Amino acid sequence: MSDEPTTTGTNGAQALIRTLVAAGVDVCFTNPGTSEMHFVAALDDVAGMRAVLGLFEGVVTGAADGYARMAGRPAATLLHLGPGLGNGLANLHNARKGRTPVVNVVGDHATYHKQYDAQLESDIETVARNVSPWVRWSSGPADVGRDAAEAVAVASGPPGQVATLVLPADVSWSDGGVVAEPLPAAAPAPPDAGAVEAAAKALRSGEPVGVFLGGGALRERGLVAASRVAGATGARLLCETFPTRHERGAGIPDVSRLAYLAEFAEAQLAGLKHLVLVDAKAPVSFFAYPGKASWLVPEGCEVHVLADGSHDVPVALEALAEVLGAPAGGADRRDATRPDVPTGALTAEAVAQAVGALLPEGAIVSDEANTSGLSVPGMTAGAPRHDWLCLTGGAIGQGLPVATGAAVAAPGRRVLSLQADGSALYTIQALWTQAREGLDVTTVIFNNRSYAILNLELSRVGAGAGGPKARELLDLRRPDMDFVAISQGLGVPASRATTAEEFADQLGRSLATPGPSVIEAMVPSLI
Ligand SMILES: Cc1ncc(C[n+]2csc(CCOP(=O)(O)OP(=O)(O)O)c2C)c(N)n1
Repeated sequence: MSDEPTTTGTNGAQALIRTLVAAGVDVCFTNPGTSEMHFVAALDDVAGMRAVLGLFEGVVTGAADGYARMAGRPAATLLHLGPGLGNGLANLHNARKGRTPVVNVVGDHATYHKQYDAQLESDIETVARNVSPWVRWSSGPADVGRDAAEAVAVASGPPGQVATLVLPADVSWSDGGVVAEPLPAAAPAPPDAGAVEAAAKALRSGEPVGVFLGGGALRERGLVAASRVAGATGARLLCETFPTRHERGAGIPDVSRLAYLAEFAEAQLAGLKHLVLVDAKAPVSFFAYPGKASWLVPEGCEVHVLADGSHDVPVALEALAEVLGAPAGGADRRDATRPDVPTGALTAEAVAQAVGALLPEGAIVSDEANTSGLSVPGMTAGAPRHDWLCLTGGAIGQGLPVATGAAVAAPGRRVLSLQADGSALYTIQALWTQAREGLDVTTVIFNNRSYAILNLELSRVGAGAGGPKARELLDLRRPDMDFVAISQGLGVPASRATTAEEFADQLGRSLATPGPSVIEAMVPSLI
């Protein structure tokens, strides 16, 4: 490798980008630095890669997650050494939990420079391993294309995962770059006949059975097959609390999400003698609470795995439906129903009602509304069909970036970003990216001026009601934040709603106006 940049031929960065584009990775969310400058420069030499700037790495990684959830293929991120990757870690964690494919490209110091422990030198691998089972240092420009093709294949799965390619600056700038052909996509495994038979036996047993859906089971095809199974057997259909992507609304079979609070989840699962897992893990409580169960599967309930993320999940559900003799048209599809447009005081429930009344066909909902969003799923269950994207890994600061990436992936579809105020402030600068890219995102910020859920958690963990110091840490007043001013400062038009009529009016206008806008909904805290 050379310590002089390439001026002719193909350098490592160019080979990398060409390989990514050939493999279908044609969007790169980035916050670059010096070690990535040849990659940045190569974007003008190589056609076909859209580069999107995020002003914090949590925006970059969350946008890559949202993009892949909707596009069904990975985006690349371009991150600046260990600190840049570390800044993006929480949303990579969410991507990992959601099994969303992401290809990280992490710039590193030139190979010969690492020995000096310069300012930005750090242990990239330790940061990456937390979220990324596949980590590779490209050792030269001749290898970088092959490494990138492998990264895309590994990330794409099934199951999807985060793959991290570390790109030393001299690999990036040196001549001799070799573009690689895409690797063939791995096929999902066919249904396991034994697993189908075992699930069918449980479903025929006459005992109470739950079918617990996650991942790839939550799109129309899987839900239709699952609903046929439930219709033929009387099984209880449930799904993960925070799905990666849940297709729902009029014409799609309903499924109840498992509650966040373990007590409610236990009630939903009570009495089951069998639980059939379909691309989902057996339910556990989010946290341990003194004296309460962690493992939520009822005692004496047998757990069966029909399919996991390596399988063709809808096909496995269809195989089960066939074995059970469930009629082809036996799915219970949701009727189209909408609530009326609300009037009166603005509450979290009134916001939910307005969303239910106005949600457009084909909307993509990025849901980080937290406590204020409690009523939204119910109010939108019969709305025109839409996709729902949840906080898969519980690391807040996901909603606005995921909305941003989803909008990049799905032009022509309106993204509705339902956003709690506290969580919004982790990655609020995603709004700037939405403005710059002209993305059709309507953001509703539920301003309840509180970390409301933590007030509840304080007592649930047995720490009591909390004294003034404790409560101060869960309160977002003093000073009160002004999300209209913050949004406008980031280049996004914004308005404030204090009544249900104002909110419905502003929501209707925002949904019909191209580009991003923010509505700050002043709502009382539910807790
Ligand atoms: C990365 C990360 N940091 C901190 C937390 C802990 N946490 C969970 S909920 C929460 C506050 C949520 O407040 P807000 O988003 O305003 O929603 P609300 O509870 O008011 O509905 C915090 C800080 C977390 N889950 N993830």
